[in-house]
Amino acid sequence: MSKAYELAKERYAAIGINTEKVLEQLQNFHLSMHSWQADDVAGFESAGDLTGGIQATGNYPGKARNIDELRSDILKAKSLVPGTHRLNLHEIYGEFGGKKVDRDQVGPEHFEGWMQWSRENNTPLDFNSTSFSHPKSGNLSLSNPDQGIRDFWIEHTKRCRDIADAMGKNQGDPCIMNVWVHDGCKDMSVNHYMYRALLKDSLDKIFAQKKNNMKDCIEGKVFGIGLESFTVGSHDFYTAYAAANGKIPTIDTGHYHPTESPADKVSALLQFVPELMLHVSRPVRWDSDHVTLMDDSTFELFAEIVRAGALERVHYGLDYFDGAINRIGAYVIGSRAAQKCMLRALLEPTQLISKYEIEGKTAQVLTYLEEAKAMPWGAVYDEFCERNNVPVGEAYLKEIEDYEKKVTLKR
Ligand code: RNT
Ligand code: ZN
Repeated sequence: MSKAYELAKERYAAIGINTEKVLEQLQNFHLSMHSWQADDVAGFESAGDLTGGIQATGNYPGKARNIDELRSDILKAKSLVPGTHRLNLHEIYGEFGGKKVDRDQVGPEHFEGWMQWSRENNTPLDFNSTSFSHPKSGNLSLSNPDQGIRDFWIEHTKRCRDIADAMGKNQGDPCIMNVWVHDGCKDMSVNHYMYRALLKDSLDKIFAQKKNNMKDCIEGKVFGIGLESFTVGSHDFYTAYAAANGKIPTIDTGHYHPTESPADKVSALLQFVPELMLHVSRPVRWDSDHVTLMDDSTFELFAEIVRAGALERVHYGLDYFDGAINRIGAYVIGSRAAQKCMLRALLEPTQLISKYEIEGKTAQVLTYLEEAKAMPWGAVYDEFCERNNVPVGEAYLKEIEDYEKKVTLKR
């Protein structure tokens, strides 16, 4: 135990916080690390462009070009993040063995290798259907008025649920499957009601069959690139759908108007939906998916979850993809930033502050919230890294640089 941690432990004990208990909670806090930072959301299905409302910018050398490289990068990144974590896959990361397997043909057999990898590396999997980067993506998928195209994507998404169910069974823990479709209009349109009715109908068909080993989440957003004028799956649409059907809304922190607070959604949504999925990201002016940092909005999001006593009702996915940065670095920095936000939230003397708040003692409330910022939480995080045998502080950088020299720069 380091001296710094001993002192931190005392400081926190003085405000009623047991750091040993918090370290235990942090150990049980699992991120769902996204596979798609390693290769700028390319996947291994085809060499086509990234289309469908999203874009990865930047051209830093060394991105993963195949499944082996991706797995190696993920394991390297995981080795520099304390604790045990999950991996979040998209359908385009299947093992198709060089064959063309269209999206309406995919099945659990294409993810056997991943399931084995998951067991070997003690890393449960989460999953996503993939409606982008495909000749049939267009502007509309599940809400396309063309029944043939709609049915194609319904079939795809149903099959993805089968895959997620197989993953959940394999790992003895539900696989969280996210549905995000880019559907929208670039320009003026008068058919909003129709598109949303079609999306609702498609989702009803997709979710008709109950699955025991997976959970469904649905993700809205403000707009996609090239689809700026209208988004079929808006937040109102999915919030209402989730509440009416017991589904899990996904809060992607890059998917709101710039002054809207994702944190504020937590206590509102959890009154009506069973659980939440997060896509923690960092929007810079738009849904730019920069690497997550320990900024105020991310801290507030985690603090709201802890304050709501909802730790177990939330799934903690990450969702960013910056192609302009060392990609292992992106994973490590973003994952550790999310953990630090969670740690700071767990170290908050919430009960004490709550008491003062109810008594109307605002100066006391502000004192504890303000002083918490300079409390020695960093020493607690260092101790967490130490106990998990991962580099403390910036020491992880050397490992990233070594791996870059030996591995990624040679690609
Ligand atoms: C897009 C959504 C979606 C994707 C990933 C790749 O705006 O955030 O979650 O980023 O599924
Ligand atoms: Zn997302």
